[in-house]
Amino acid sequence: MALQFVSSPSAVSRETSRELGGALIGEPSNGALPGWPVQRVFAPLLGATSAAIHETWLSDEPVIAGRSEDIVWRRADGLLFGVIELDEADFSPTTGASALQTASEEAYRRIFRLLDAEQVPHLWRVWNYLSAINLETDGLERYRQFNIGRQDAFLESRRGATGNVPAACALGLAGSPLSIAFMAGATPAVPLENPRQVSAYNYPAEYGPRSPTFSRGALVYPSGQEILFISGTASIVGHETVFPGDVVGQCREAMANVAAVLGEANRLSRSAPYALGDLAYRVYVRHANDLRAIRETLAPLVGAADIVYVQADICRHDLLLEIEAMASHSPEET
Ligand code: 3EB
Repeated sequence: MALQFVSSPSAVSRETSRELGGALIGEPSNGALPGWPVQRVFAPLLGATSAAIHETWLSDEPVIAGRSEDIVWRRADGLLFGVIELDEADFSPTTGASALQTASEEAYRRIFRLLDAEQVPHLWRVWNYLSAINLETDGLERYRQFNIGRQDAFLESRRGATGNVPAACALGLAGSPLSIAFMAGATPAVPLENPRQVSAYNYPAEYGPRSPTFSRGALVYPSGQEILFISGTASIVGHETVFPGDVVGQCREAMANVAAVLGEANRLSRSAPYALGDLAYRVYVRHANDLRAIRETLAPLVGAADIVYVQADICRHDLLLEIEAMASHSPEET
């Protein structure tokens, strides 16, 4: 099996039955969605020539489609891609748990039930979006509420919430439901950490009552292939934000972190080395006005790499951007 990632202003014009799923990023004028699982990232695309971009994972094998408990998914052999969108208004807050916490726990519970049933138990990569991520309600920031629900679901599914956890990102999008897309497989991922940073799952309590459950990156192995996912990466050293208020400083520091995770990937990879210029990037920018400074800072570091810029809120109020990236290699090309 080979997985291919394609990006274009429109969804492929004729469905081939090989689409596993993907994302629709931007503000499309026409609301029609393709028939495969699509995560809607309805946020302004910055500096793009089109209003929206479809990113689609294609399998070279026919795919099987399914739906369960609001998850729309497709699978091909040892790999499954799914999307779940939940409306927080459908969840009641309980004593000690906000509606968002409850919805987050429920979303992950459903994902784990599906993965167990489909025998693709290993969560490889997760894309998390929610509205008003930095808003404090009942004394706790919404991102921190999300972290409690997410961690509880990992613990409850006996997956553990440290070490072997998926690569991920978590961003705020205005008006978004709780939206979670995920890729999972029959084989375990090789999780990556960043030697410059405390693992997120070991963050101290000053960042919230529960640590976030994600790894800094992952190497995953659909058959005949190695995919590198670098998680959302920000200007954090140790566990602290560095360069608050300085977008160029944050951009350089975030790239130093991406390079550090890349170094770990190259240490553990079964394929040829990855280079910063070969990755496909998604960059989340808190203030659209910072786009130019970020572009100019990234240009010499990544060369002609593909970069999609999206306006989004980052999960700490003092972070101005977050950078994620991925690449695919054949293990044979060593
Ligand atoms: C950080 O390093 C920045 O909660 O899933 C990056 C990637 C971040 C994933 C998540 C959060 C998440 O802490 C934020």
